[in-house]
Amino acid sequence: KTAIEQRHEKAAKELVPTEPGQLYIGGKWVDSSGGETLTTRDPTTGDILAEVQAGTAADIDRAVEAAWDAYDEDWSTYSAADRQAVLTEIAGRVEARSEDFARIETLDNGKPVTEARIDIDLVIDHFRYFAGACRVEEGRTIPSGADQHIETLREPYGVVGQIIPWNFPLLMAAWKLAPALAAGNAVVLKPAEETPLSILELMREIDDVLPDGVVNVVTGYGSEAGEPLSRHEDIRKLAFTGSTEVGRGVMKNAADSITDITLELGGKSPVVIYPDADVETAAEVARIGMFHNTGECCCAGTRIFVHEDIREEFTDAFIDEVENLTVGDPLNEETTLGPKVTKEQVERTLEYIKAAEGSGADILTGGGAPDSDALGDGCFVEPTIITDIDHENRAVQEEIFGPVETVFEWSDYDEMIERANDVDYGLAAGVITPDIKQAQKTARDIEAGNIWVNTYNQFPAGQPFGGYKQSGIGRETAAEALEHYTQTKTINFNLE
Ligand code: TXE
Repeated sequence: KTAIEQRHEKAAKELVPTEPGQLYIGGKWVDSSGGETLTTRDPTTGDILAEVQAGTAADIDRAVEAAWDAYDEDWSTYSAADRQAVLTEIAGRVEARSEDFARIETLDNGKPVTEARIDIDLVIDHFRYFAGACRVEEGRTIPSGADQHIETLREPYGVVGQIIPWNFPLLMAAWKLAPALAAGNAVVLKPAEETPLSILELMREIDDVLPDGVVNVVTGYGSEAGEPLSRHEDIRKLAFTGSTEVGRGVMKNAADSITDITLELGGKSPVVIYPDADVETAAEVARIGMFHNTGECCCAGTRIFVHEDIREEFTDAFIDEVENLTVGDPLNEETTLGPKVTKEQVERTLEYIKAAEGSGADILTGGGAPDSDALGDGCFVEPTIITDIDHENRAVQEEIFGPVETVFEWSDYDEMIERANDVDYGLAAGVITPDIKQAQKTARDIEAGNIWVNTYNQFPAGQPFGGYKQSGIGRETAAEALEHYTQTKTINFNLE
């Protein structure tokens, strides 16, 4: 066994239970009604980490029923202050075991442990934010004549369904669970089949904090567990994060029962670099924007538009930055680029690089899987920079979700903005310039839900996050998220 394999085997022994993971329904650990399991692998070594249950439509039915029971009999009687106490306790439990959670995330997803720690800090921050936010949520009174009194209440939906992806497993769970619980809903959550471990560990950790059935976790495949959740008639609101293609189907299913829905989907975000930008800062921000989380970020800054005056200088500095990334074992503190989550994802990324190469594009660095015995059977892809590529190329228009950057040059502002907006997505963008007026103009001209100026990938709780165009509907985190998990009731009193 290689040194990396030995280290991962040891960490898995410490952190991953040996018995198969079960479904968490009605506060109990149960097997799938179909009797099937699925395996989750460590992308660094390719080894099987754990078996978990492959949930089915019957399990989703059980979970939705348990959630309604919990809501009707117990959870709906909790005051905002009671819910605040629960959310605060959850934050504390995660904090007390933050290093375990970070390492579980690294084992299951492959992200560098230094980045996994950032995720866990954000998880804690989100639970704390919504613990407070639910205390300030208020209805309104509407001005009316002396013969009437009109008021609104913000009421929870009851039971909500949540489907989450594998790129930030526990953070995406927190983004969805915290506002849903703060607003007073019970939840049925389906984690991604690639990364169920941190969420199952969270449920083991907070089992005694939540009343039975308030959060139910059904692991399983998208088609077998996700699809029935999206079709379920007793789910009153759905939240989905994943691919635009699957999101479209989930939305169609929600339409059948007129279920409210929020979607957080793909992206193809531009980073605009002005000629007055400090080249070193621009290279660093661009590197963080693209290569954080191995490029497995929906908001990754995948299309750089650098002004022609500094193109050469920037490109040299950027290549240096990227070639200085340390590709390797994500449990190693020095590693800055881990493996992708699965072999499938590696193939997909390499295919896009080939599509670019085949069209005559120039690969400035990277371009394949690293040739290293030490990395063994891991799902690694070299950090790659592509230039001289047609903006219509698949590698530019479609979400790659791997460590692959494309670089374009601009001189005419209007043309640049037109190209920056010439994709189906509109999730995020970066602007790099010391001139705040220029930055403000570009921020307004770009069709995207999140703009970072002289920074990238900042996600403090309380900052709304979501997409324009085909990147989604609705916003995660902040007051907007709390609003998505409540519905308005208007009460009109006759005072005559
Ligand atoms: O996504 P899926 P995949 C993008 C990224 C990636 C691509 C494919 O480009 O390369 O999607 O990844 C569940 N009904 N993003 O295949 O399938 C699934 O089990 C209901 C962007 O992993 O969309 C998982 O829990 N649910 C993204 C979740 O949907 C279904 C994050 C996401 O998986 C389902 C992930 C169905 N029919 C991938 N089929 C982001 N926006 O951050 C699957 N699922």
